[in-house]
Amino acid sequence: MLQHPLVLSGQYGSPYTLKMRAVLRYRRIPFRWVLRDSRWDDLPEVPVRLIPVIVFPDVEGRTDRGHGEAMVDSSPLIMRLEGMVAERSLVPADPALAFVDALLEDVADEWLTKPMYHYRWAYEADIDKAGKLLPLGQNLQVDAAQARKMYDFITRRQIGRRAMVGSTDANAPILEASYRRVLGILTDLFATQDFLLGSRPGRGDFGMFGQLSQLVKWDPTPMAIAAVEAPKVIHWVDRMDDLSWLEVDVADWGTLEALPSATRDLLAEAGRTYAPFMVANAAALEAGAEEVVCEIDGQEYRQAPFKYQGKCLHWLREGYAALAGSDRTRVDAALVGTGCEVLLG
Ligand SMILES: N[C@@H](CCC(=O)N[C@@H](CS)C(=O)NCC(=O)O)C(=O)O
Repeated sequence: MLQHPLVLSGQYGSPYTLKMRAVLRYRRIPFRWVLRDSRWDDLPEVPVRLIPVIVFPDVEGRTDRGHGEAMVDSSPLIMRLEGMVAERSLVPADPALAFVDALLEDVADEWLTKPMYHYRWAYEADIDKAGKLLPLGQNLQVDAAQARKMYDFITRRQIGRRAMVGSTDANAPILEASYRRVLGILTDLFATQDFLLGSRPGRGDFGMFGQLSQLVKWDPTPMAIAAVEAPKVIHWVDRMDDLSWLEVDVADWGTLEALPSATRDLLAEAGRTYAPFMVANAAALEAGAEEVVCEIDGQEYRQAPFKYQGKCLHWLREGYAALAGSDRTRVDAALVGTGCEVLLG
């Protein structure tokens, strides 16, 4: 167990912040919550100005400015916590199963985030809600004139960044169809299971939860879709938010060979969308191209290359290469026919 509580800092409208909060709650790791950029924000310097931030205390337990170590990026944060606390791990002991789970996490973090950002900043009702609500994280006492200024600033900035993540009018049908298919696949999953790998949550579940916490519970347009098409997904998101009550056992991990069929469908969804994008993105980065152009689900998809997602594919390939030969064969067998094969070959 940890000597001193960590700090988790972020915002309520941030999918990755809620992902990390859910991880800490499920893992029963004590933390102090700090609203980023509010008057309670006393965080030390961060390497990159992103949320969420976790501050690891110094030996005296200090986490305020000048003390402790601040870190961003939820996936490496999750793995750092794995090295610090053994109980209620998110990583199954079977390395091949753990690899597929890490892939599912990346699909959520790097693909499902596109529909999430898209719905928030492409639809008028969603823009309006986000423009009014998001600035309140900094200051609840903001007056009307100030609120108006912040509304204009944040909506203009975020709408301006739409194309960066692929939320263009041309790509919209691809992103929206993928969101609806994910809702359908998860609804199928919940007919027999509670989590992607079976009876206890892994990294994939928390990744999905992060994006869905916004899609099905925060942004009006995708929320309305989920209310009609996927009530079970809405309920699951409520559960995932705080799983501190769930008792788990090693035996609750499923096996790679008996992956729920809906989880296989989710891998096939990734093979249809995430995989061609990730591969084309890495190729565009390598070629120094100005645009990623690829075919997703029979349609042309275009966006500017995204450096971080190039790194994600690199990490995925490193993880695959680090597996024993027999485990690579098992991963290959799990992915065959899903379209995810291109990620590793
Ligand atoms: N890869 C990071 C992504 C975090 C991220 O993209 N955070 C967004 C908000 S959810 C952010 O802080 N953006 C900075 C900005 O909008 O200025 C993770 O996994 O945590």
